[in-house]
Amino acid sequence: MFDKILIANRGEIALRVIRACREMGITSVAVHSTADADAMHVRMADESVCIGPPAGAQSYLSIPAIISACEITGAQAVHPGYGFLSENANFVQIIEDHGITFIGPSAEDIRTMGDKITAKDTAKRLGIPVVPGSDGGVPDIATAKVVAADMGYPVIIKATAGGGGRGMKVAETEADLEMAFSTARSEAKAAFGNDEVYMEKYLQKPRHIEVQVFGDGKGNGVHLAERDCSLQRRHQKVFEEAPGPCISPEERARIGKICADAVGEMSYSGAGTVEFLYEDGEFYFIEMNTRLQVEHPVTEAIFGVDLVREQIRVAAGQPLSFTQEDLQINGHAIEVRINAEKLPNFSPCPGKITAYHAPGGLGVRMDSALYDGYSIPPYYDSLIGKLIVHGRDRPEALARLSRALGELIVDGIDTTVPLFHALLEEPDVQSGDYGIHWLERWLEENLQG
Ligand code: MV4
Repeated sequence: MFDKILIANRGEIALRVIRACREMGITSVAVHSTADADAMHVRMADESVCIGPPAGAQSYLSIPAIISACEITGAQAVHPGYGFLSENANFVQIIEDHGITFIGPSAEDIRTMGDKITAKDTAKRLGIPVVPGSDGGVPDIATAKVVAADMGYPVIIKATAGGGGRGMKVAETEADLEMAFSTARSEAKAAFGNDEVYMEKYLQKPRHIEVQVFGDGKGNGVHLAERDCSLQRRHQKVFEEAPGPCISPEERARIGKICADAVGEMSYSGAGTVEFLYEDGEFYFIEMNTRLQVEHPVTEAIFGVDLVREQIRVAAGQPLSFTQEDLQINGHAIEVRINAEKLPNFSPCPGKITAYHAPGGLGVRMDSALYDGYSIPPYYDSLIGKLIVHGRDRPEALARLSRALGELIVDGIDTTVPLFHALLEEPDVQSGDYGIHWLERWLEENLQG
């Protein structure tokens, strides 16, 4: 096992990793920008290193700075958290060339899943159901017309180098196709420096269901059921739950086994998420994320496992501490993302926290790096906390969420908390009857108006 791990991240996820390290008897090293000298992750870690100026590109994303920090402190492994360098295959290759272990999958698996065409090909080869679409890249509009006519409209054009919703265009009919195709291409070129695109049948009212998987890097894979993350705004998740309210035990076992077998077959190492669109009882693979996700605590809650601990164990060559049979769902969990944003437009709202009080009690977990008097810097993501509640069933989790939100105090800035109080009043949220477009429509009708 490692003696010392460096956490190449900040905020609540850095705390999350530091906590796992402490429980495992591993020394933690925080890195921070000059803007984060007073941040909670720096205070909570055993050691810390300043790695650069505020801009992410010169600090949390700087590969030389992070390698230097490992060398100075003698850290044997790096946990990347999510975002920043967590899905950067070049980073993984470079640190491993320096004899440092990356806590996550291989550079090769990250690269395969980062290219959305090779990801889909790999999924298909491994028996995962995929969205019908083009066979690889679509080189020109003439080919696009043939592919679209073949599968029928509407179609969606996606960037091969994209993901997370960037560089996508929908064509409802052939009349829209030329414009959608050329816009998708030029946006892909501008955003990713790669103008390759591919096409899929456009699913009109799906849910976003993602399966949590884990591989031991030696051919064994398990799944930890699914999360429903359909409530999103501009491709940012705001409310996530596990298990999915619309997924039956039989469907869960079936898709879960397919995903677990696939990660075993890949000899995948560590945590991963297989993302699906789910419509009319069918799962359609869209992407795989090769990192720990923001919403992992809802899975931890219903299974009673520490996913970061498992990531560290697997990276150190140890076996997973559970088998598939050990993994039984207990109750229901919901997470809401608390952002420093001002409604109704979700405009970023950094500033000084004049009072902070975290909710508590049975089934309540608050993952946050906030403290009284902290100043949220303007340079990074607006996520300032995640409130996770766990109940014996979904109604209990909803009631607990409402209760816990009522206890939370974050004064001095605006947050997304009022949005959650309002959402909890909605019959569709109470019954779990929502898809990927529900929130945007609700916001138009209830907030932006
Ligand atoms: C789709 C789709 C409909 N049909 N693919 C958006 C993010 C990226 N991960 C995939 N996305 C979508 N792909 C087909 N074939 C609709 C979306 C989509 C979406 C997906 C999940 C959650 C929220 C979304 C919001 C808008 C569009």
